[in-house]
Amino acid sequence: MTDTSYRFTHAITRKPASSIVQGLRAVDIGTPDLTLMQAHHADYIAALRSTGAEVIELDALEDFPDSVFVEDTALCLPKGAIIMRPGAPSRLGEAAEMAPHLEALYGLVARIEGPGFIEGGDILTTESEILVGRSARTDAAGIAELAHIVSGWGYRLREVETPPGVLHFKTDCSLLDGQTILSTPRLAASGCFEGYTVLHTAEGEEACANAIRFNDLVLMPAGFPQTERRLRDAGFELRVIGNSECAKLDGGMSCLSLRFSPPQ
Ligand code: CIR
Repeated sequence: MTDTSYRFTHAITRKPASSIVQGLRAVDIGTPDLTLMQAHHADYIAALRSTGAEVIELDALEDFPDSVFVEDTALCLPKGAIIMRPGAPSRLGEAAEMAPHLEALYGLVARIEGPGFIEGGDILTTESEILVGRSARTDAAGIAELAHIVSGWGYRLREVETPPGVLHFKTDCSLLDGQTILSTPRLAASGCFEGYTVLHTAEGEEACANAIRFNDLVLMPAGFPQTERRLRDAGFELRVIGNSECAKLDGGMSCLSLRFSPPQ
C-alpha cells in the first residue's frame, strides 16, 4: 500500500468536555466557548467523513479537560498502534482511556511504559520515516522507547528538535502529501526537512502550520488567507475549519483526531 501517511479509512475523535475551560494553555488569551467549540468540532468531523472515512466519536471525559486533543494519546501506524505517555501530568490518564478503543481495532497495540514521556503532537509520520521532536512534553527516554518499538516493526525514526517555546513539533508543521511539508520558516530553518518539498506559512500566519492532510483534503484553521492561497495555488483541496476556541488552548487541526487504517 502507498500513501499510508495521509490516506486513511478511520479517525477517532473525542467530544469536548465542559471542563475544557480548565484546559492547559501557554498564555491565557481567554476562556474557550464550549458551544462554539462544539460547532467547530462538528465541522471538523463532517470534513473527515466527507472523504468517505469512518469517524468514531468518543464520549467527553470531564476528568480530563484536554481530552478533546486525542492525537497526543497514541501513534497509529499501518502495522500497529502505540499508546503514548503524555508529558503533561494532567493528561497522563488520557492515554489509558484511549487504549481499549485501539485494541478493538488493531491486533497489535504497544505501550510506552516510561519512565520517559512522549506526546503524539510531537510526531510527524511521512511516507519514509517518523520524525519526533524533543519538546517540553517529549523527552529523550520517551523517544528511545518509541524508537525501539517501531524499529522492530520496520520503521525508521529520526529525532529532531521542536523550536523553543513551541508546544509540539507539529504545532509548526504538517504533512501535505508523501513528500511535501507545510512548515513555519523558523522550523524549516533548522534543516530537519532536508530532502522534502517545503511550503512555508506566510509571514504572521505561523499559527496555521498545524493542518492535516486527510485523504483528498487538507484541513486548515480559518483566518490565514495568504497561506490558504499558497496551498490552493499548489493544487491542494482545502477545507477551512473554525479553530478560534481550540487555539485558546494551543490546539490545531492535528490534535483533534487519530487518523489510521486498521489492518484488514
Ligand atoms: C495541551 O497543552 O496539551 C493542550 N491544551 C493542547 C494540545 C494540542 N495537541 C496537539 O497539538 N497535538
